[in-house]
Amino acid sequence: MKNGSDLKARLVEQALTEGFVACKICRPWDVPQVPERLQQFLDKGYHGQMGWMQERSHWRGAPQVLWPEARSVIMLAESYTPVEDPMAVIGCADRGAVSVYARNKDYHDLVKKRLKRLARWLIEEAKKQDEAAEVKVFVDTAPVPEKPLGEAAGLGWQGKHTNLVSREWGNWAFLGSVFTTLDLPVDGPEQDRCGSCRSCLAACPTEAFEAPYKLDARRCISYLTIEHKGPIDEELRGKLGNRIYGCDDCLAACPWNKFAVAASDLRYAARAELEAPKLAELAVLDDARFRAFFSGSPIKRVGRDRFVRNVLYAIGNSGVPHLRAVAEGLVQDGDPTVADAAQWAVQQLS
Ligand code: B12
Ligand code: SF4
Ligand code: SF4
Repeated sequence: MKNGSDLKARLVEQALTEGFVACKICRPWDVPQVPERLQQFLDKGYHGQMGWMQERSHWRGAPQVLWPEARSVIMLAESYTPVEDPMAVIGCADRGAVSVYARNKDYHDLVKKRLKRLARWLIEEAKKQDEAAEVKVFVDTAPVPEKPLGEAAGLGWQGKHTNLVSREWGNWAFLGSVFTTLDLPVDGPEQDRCGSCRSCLAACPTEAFEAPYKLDARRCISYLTIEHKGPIDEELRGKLGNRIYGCDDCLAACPWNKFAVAASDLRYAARAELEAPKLAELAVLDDARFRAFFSGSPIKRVGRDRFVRNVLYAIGNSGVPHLRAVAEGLVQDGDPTVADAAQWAVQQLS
């Protein structure tokens, strides 16, 4: 397009003004390695109960199939770097550890709003140059390979823990994208800077990495506590420790985080009551109180039963005798998975 470089420079400025930490561009067809690697992941069953990964793999593997008219993918990173030590709560016996990304507002809502505003801005600016731009915005839930696209655009590289890492902002960042029919200048890919480091692999409590860059999601605590329905394998329950929603161990281990600055959007800053919540208080939440307590939080979407299941596993792992009574109070719970988790916790504390 005419004046593409000028429009791109102003787009990047606009993205930073919106609060994104970085904005880079690639083509939809710049990730040719993805279909085969995704298929290997699916063939091994690493997606577990996430059947939606299998169902739409033809789109997830190839963005140009998802929207054939798209000519550019604008990749955005939104930092949620914590000010607190993300690992401080790990091992605090009577407390639950909530992943940093879920300690306050749901990023899906915040990132989506920013993406939509940026996309509207782009349409208006293109119009001024007599160009008709079509756009689609995505964050997390669509079948879009966000990490490989982020790498192709030059935002960062996929580290051995599989997440995108940047020299400037480390790995505490969400990704979002604006697909557009405009032909904007691209940035070019970032190169892998993991070198001989293996810190993230060594930090994983469940040995979920089959090899560097390859995660068996079925063993990942993030999958187990958020996505997995029903009882968790007994072998893995003990390894959850006090992690009750998501896991940050591999992210926290990455040395590139030392260059990151704290998130500018305060709506990601931890709510005081979620920095180290008491397991005894969380276990007794009923449906209504669970919804009220987690209103606006990503945790709300797992529902009371799965959340209380996680809390009971943490109680079982706590070694704190007085929490046994809390678990006993739930052995007759109406949800069979909660009742099973309560019985397991009682046994662990007996
Ligand atoms: C499914 C999913 C999960 C699953 C599976 C994770 C996974 N690694 O695949 C579970 C539930 C476990 C999960 C957990 C988390 N997730 Co998640 N998740 C997704 C989702 C929806 C799809 C990812 C996907 O397609 N996976 C399939 C696999 C096959 O793809 P892949 O990881 O890219 O695998 C590649 C590598 O294996 C690579 N590869 C294979 N072999 C080789 C060899 C070499 C040499 C190399 C270089 C590469 C390589 O090729 C594969 C294909 O590209 C994305 C959003 C999206 N739409 O992309 C968010 C997303 C990846 N998640 C995110 C986050 C924040 C998390 C957690 C940190 C949350 C938490 N704190 O609990 C954890 C991190 C766990 C981890 N170590 O990955 C962010 C990551 C942001 C970033 N900086 O990268 C994303 C992008 C959401 C977002 N919009 O911000 N997640
Ligand atoms: S999120 Fe936790 S369990 Fe999952 S791979 Fe990273 S360290 Fe392992
Ligand atoms: S911890 Fe080391 S190996 Fe893992 S992503 Fe960071 S630099 Fe790469």
